[in-house]
Amino acid sequence: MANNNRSIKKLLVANRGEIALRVMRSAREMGIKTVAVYSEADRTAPFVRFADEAVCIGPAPSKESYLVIEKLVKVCTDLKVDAVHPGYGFLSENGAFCTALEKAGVIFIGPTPHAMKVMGDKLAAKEAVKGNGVPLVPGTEGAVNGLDEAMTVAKTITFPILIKAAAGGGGKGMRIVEKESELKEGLERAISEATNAFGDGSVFIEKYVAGPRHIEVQIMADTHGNTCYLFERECSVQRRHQKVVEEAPSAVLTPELRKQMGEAAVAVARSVDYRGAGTVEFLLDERMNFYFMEMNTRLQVEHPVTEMITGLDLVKLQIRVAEGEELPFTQEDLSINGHAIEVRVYAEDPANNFLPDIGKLTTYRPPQGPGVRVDDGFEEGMTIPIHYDPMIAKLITHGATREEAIGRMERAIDDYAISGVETTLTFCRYVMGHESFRSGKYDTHFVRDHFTPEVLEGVDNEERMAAALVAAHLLQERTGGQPIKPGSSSGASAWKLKRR
Ligand code: MV4
Repeated sequence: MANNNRSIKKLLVANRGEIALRVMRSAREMGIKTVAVYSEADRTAPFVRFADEAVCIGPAPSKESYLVIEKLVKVCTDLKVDAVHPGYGFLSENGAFCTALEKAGVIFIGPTPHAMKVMGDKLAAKEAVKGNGVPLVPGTEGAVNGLDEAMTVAKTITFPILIKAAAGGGGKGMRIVEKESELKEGLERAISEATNAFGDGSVFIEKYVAGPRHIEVQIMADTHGNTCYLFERECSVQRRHQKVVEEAPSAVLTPELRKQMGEAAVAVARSVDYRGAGTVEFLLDERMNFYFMEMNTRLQVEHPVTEMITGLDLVKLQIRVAEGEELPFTQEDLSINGHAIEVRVYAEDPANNFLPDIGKLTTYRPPQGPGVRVDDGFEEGMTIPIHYDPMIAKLITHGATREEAIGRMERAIDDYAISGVETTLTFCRYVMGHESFRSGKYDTHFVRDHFTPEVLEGVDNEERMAAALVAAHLLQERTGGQPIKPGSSSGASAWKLKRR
């Protein structure tokens, strides 16, 4: 069908961990050879072993390995690589990387540098989408020029307002101003913070939407003018802008609203001639009004929930589109099958302010069975490197209904055996059992409103009790049936061994 096709025979994945493995699996299924690049810290990682070829690109710090464009381009040239998949994070939204690859005759699997640049600047993004029927939060047209203008706008849209940095995104560089008397200081601080953080002091003002939901729409576009929406994901369970639980579809959208938001997302994508996979983020307020926030120009961490409900492989689609093929479906062909939930398993201690708890995975046994998918990048015995994001795995469940997906998730979390590090699984188990989550009535304040470390004590105590019983039993066997003395040091060490 398509001319100008460039077939991809060898693919380099410019990433690590679970996403590198996930991308390579799809490539292999398509008969494409895979190349891994890895840092010294990742030498023994499963993604390196999985690849057909693997090249070490430097020491552990990303700035000396995964982020060095010249090293990656050189590997492409040396190994005659046809295309690069950037995964998420690292260089996935770096226009200079696409340009360098294109110069070297290598396909970048993603949008154009132009689309990345526009969507990377929150003001430019709003400017690009306006007038295309995409609802925007009321606020300033462009960057704020001085206190007088800020005050005029704030009085028109009414307080509270939110000051955002143009170069921000993902929650960085935001400041709420509750009332008139706080505007001057708020503005000054926002500008100074934006200057320090991004080297760009441009800020804009929006009406503050209280208690919003975070709903994002997955889109997919080819280079022949076809753009479809692959429905939404709800990601309102977040902690400090870090998503913890995601689900698809949202528990609250009506078919009409889903269509409206889907079409708005397509309009956003079209405004920058988008190609490939992208995500359009919206806020949904209590009255079910939705507003465009930003567009992420990459494959996202939470893409598996979309794959589970659509039956599509987003990575295969990305590769096909990059080869110049047309999307193999139209909007009318797409429908939602069942419900999917993802929880992110981080090596963080929820009982201790989610402090990273890196160390060795002394036990690591992921759950299995119907409707369970685990995207991970570690194996038992491996040490989680301190140099990167502490995500161990993504646990995804699918069911015919939301209730079934939740029940499966509870079962799967209970079956997940990890020791050696604390993880966010206990926290996710708490979320699954919470009435607000189960009823679907939750927003972006879920963690603030419903979580304190104490709520985990029940979960944890049960686990501790079981561990203590096992330890006591083992000890009794070893001591030939002698009763354990209360406070004996051997008892305590058996306890520690079990827990850590
Ligand atoms: C907002 C908002 C309320 N009102 N904008 C945070 C990340 C960025 N994508 C947009 N964010 C927000 N923008 C207006 N006008 C509240 C948030 C927000 C938020 C959004 C999605 C998910 C979690 C959030 C947590 C705090 C604040």
